[in-house]
Amino acid sequence: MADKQTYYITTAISYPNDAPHIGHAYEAVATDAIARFRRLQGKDVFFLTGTDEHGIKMLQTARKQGIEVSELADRNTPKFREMVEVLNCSNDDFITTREKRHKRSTQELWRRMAAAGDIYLDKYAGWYSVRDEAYYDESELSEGPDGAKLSPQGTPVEWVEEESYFFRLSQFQDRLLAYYNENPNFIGPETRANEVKSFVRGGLRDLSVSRTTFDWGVPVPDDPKHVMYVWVDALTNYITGVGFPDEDSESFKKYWPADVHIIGKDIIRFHAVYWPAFLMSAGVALPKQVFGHGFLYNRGEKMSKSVGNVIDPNALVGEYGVDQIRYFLLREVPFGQDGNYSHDGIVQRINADLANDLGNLAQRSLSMIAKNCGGIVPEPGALTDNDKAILAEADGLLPRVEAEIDAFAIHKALEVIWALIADANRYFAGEEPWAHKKTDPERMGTILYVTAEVVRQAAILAQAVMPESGAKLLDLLNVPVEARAFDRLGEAGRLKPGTELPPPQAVFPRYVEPEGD
Ligand code: ME8
Repeated sequence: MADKQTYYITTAISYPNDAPHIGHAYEAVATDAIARFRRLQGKDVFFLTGTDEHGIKMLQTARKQGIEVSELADRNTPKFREMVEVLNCSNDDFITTREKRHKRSTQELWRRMAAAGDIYLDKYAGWYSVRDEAYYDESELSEGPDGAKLSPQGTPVEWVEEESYFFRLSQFQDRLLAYYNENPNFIGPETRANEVKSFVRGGLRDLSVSRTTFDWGVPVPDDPKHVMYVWVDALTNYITGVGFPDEDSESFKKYWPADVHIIGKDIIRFHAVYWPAFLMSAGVALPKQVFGHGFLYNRGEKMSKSVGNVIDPNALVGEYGVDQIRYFLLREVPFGQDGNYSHDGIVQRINADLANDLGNLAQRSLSMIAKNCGGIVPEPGALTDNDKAILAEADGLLPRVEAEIDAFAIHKALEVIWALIADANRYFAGEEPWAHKKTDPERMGTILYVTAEVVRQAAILAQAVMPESGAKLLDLLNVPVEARAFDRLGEAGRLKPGTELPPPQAVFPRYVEPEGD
């Protein structure tokens, strides 16, 4: 058998300077849905996530709390591990940047950049934003209401002057622009690509890549009074995670270059400019794609501690259910754009799309099979045009869903699946299987068979976004675990008449407001 096609996907690694918030959950869930989708397609997937433990932001938070920075990381990294578990993410590894393997990998990348002549020692004098962990040019800054200088992200900047190693980013302008031209899909969505290209066209300055005023970071090889700039270390996680610097290792050969880095729009520059330049310098292949998703807001407001609207993803899962949250986030927010979440929005999706549309379709057809067909998948009789049409729609869905996922339009992939579910509901209501119970039980059996078969296919397709509920639906249809991947869509996996089904259960309960609210 031919080797499986591989697929390597990553999230950003989050700063564990605090507990995870809904933005982190959103990125994890979106990345997980794509990873699961690729596995269901039959690919050999590696999905990496983790935490970015170095940097001044971590140091300053620890100082404010009066604790050691390592303690801050020890306290919060486990919360990120827990978050991905609670969200039912299928990550194959969880990397933290304090690990030994990462130090080794990052130092080797540095050595190669230095050997290529792209690193030199000089003095840095310029603006730095701790919140963004980013250097800014004077021309990029604006003035805040109190006269203080602000970064383009609106965060405070401070003047930094110290001895520093520099990376010759200025030498990479033409190579980067050529790379973007030759690989038009490298940066997505298009708005982000345009933003990056115009930034690079505007000219690149060499990048300060080390600091001497603290030691929380990866030491520069042969000059340990310098630690590396946190982004050099952070970006390198993507290759550490698959075995760098052991380029002959099976995992590195198999998975690098990554298929896609899924990140938020605020860190596109680091991923689409600095990261490819580092890799070009070190002679390592570049990732195939970088996709910058939008930001999630609480009813239009940016989440912040001072506003008191930071939402704990664990609490959301507890309140609404894990698949419900996964579905809501991925259906409601067009992937690549900003979006909002609110209690009302979540409840609306749970009750309309899940309970009414998919839940009812499954519940109505399966309870009729239980009641009228002895709980056994009925033998279909001759198919009418309506039967054939709805089956054909289900059978032909995969390429349409795949096209949306290939374009990172997760919301549209769900739209396509839910359009089938809506059509199946119309079919079921229009064919009125209950009306044939006495007069033509065979016709009733055919309608129930066709409906259950559509539920089977919808459940298989929905598994990437709702793994638990998809599995429950497939359990109710007694579909063997090994027959739940996309190769069983269509005729290949048709429900077998005569299969005994377990007693039907509601998979998607309606959300009922707690009393007193
Ligand atoms: O940027 N909505 O870490 P981070 C959606 N350590 N996404 C959001 C968001 C929101 N409200 N807030 C943050 C870092 N994110 C670096 C990354 S990668 C080599 C290093 C996203 O904890 C953000 O865009 O600030 C990023 O992709 C991820 O969450 C982690 O953010």
